[in-house]
Amino acid sequence: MTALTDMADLTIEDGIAIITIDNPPVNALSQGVRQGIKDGVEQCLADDAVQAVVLICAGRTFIAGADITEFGGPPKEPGLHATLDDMENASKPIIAAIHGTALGGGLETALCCHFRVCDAGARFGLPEVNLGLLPGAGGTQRLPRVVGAEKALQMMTSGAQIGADEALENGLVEDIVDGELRAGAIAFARKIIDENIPLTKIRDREEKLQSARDNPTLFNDFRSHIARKTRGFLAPEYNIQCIEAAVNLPFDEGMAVERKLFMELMSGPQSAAQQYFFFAERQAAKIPDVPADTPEIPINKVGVIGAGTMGGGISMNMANVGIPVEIIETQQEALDRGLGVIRMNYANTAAKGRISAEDVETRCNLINGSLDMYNLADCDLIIEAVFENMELKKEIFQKLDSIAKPGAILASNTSALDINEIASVTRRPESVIGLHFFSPANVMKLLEIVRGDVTGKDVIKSCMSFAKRIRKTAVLVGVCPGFVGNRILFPRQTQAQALILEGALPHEVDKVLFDFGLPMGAFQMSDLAGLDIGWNRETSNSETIRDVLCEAGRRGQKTGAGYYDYDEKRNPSPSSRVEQIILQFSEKAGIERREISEDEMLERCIYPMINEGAKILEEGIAIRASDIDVTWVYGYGWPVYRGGPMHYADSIGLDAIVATMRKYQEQTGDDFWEPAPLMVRLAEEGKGFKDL
Ligand code: T1G
Repeated sequence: MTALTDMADLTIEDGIAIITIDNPPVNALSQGVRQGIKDGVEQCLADDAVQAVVLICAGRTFIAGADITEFGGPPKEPGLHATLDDMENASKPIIAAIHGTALGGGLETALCCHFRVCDAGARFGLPEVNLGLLPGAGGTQRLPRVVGAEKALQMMTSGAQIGADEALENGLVEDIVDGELRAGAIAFARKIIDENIPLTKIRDREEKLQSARDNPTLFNDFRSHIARKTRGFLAPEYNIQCIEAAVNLPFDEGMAVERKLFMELMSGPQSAAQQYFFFAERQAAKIPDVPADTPEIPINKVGVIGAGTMGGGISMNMANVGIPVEIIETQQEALDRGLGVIRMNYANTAAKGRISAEDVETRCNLINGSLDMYNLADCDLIIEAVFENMELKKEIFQKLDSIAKPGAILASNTSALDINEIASVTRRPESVIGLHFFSPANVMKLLEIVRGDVTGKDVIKSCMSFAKRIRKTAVLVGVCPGFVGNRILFPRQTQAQALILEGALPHEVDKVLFDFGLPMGAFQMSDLAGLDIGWNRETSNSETIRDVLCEAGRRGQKTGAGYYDYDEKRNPSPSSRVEQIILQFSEKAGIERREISEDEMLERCIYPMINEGAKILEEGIAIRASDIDVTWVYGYGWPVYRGGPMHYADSIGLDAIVATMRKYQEQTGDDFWEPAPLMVRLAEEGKGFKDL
């Protein structure tokens, strides 16, 4: 064995050379890997004893892409293109032996080998679009030549992975090796030599492009098909343009298009934000004061109290990954309704072909309903998901304390109430934690985990890993009203209300937020949640616009009217009735309505969110600024191509935000606009939240 670099070595066995990459954790194409491949291929080509080359990786996966940590830094030789050209033009067969995930530059490297074999668990993808990029090492030109333009469109605009069987079916691999991959790849190489199989280059293949050439509407049809899902993103369109180039231009011209568009994206703000978010998401899983060797509480059975919308959705997460659930209700009718909704949701998913009818049965059978809380006695984790009322929650936790087994985790799905106060009614406050799911709980990726003052580190660690197990992205936060997500939402809603009093209308404010990239605006969100949350008919006295709307029976989407009117398909349209109410309110408040610019609307909605984020960091409610961004991207649909509120703030410059807030403070005389001391300090130091 010869060490090529500190990340690659070369072994020659009976004429077969094996280049082994070893760059944990995911064999990214760092400089040492690129150099190793380049030197290895050169040595193999020069060595007459070598008849074929196998490229394989040590550790848990084949190359998972370019090294994202090198992006933005000075380019280090050798470049990937040069290395890949050497491989494709090699006069001796090169076989890629793939296990784990061949992603991005990793798949592009494999596509420059003459043959690809893998094990049964291998997965393949070009997920660059998730980083606001496109495959920049020939993948946009070679993948369509192997799997066809149609499949390449799906893979490159979604970033989704395909498995070994599909890869074999599509011609992405020549064989799925039984048994040990290395031995299988060597045997495959020997077969190539013995049978004198000619070497072909993917760049020279054209047959798989014909169907696209025969289908002039393919690309535009595909564009409209993904338009809604990719609204605001640049990268999906750029990926499509590269595949169009692959279909319509000679290979080298297509490569030039790829290069140009890749550099445009790489130097743009969207990719910077999405690269930032890639690491932010992984950082969120790291809890500085919870050591990695903290013991975890095994969670093999979960209890859920409340079979309403949240309780049902929460239970589905467990059943989706095979964990039995005991769901508790107080009335049989409510229990039947809750279980019925769960079955209906699964049936809808099966109708869309995402799960099988058998899966529906398996998952429904994992969810057992009852009216007896004592059925929770053997649960490892119990999640309370009842109506947002402190007294009711305390009553439940007091009872749970006497029922739950020692060591069980007692969690509340509250979206705003004080976890410490809930814990205080138990004799085991260290076992109490907040698990705040977002609606619909079986869909939304975010899980806001709320640690109380005495929540045990084992409980925290167990819940963080449990989140990953149920395919959620967890963010750990401290206790305060609204925790992180909702606390940041409150000031935005406050300003949205102020804007419609001063001159804007709900649909105008919502358009600004929608165009900014949020899934919906402030008023549509209120209508979706229901305007009567926390509203009391008895005490309501038309003090706010919301009061008047609720008093008029306009409680939001569920009543077909709120700030908007809704048709039978729940499509919103501006309401002249609401406009009247708003004008009356302005007049009553003595406010002279004025024209408000879209920029002002955006600043007044977003900057208070950022400011609240700064306060949250000052108070230590969030561990890091990027956790706030993960919360808002996965919990509230903040566009990931803007990174999140805190990253967005850094992209604007904190000094500009502080100055603008001061301007509004002066204009309104309202200390609502007082910038948080942390933000003022960072602005003065010319720093951003990323520097914390
Ligand atoms: N570069 C650098 N570090 C990476 C990395 C990469 N490509 N992929 C993962 N890591 C780190 C990650 O930060 C974490 O570090 C650790 O590895 C484990 O990752 C020219 C331009 C492979 C499916 O987009 O999707 O190629 O937090 O926690 O859940 O066309 O990582 O432990 O310090 O995610 O098992 C294209 C990105 C790059 C794939 C494994 N490739 N990675 O998931 O572990 S662009 C990607 C993943 C490109 C070319 C272009 C996943 C994974 P730490 P993890 P996991």
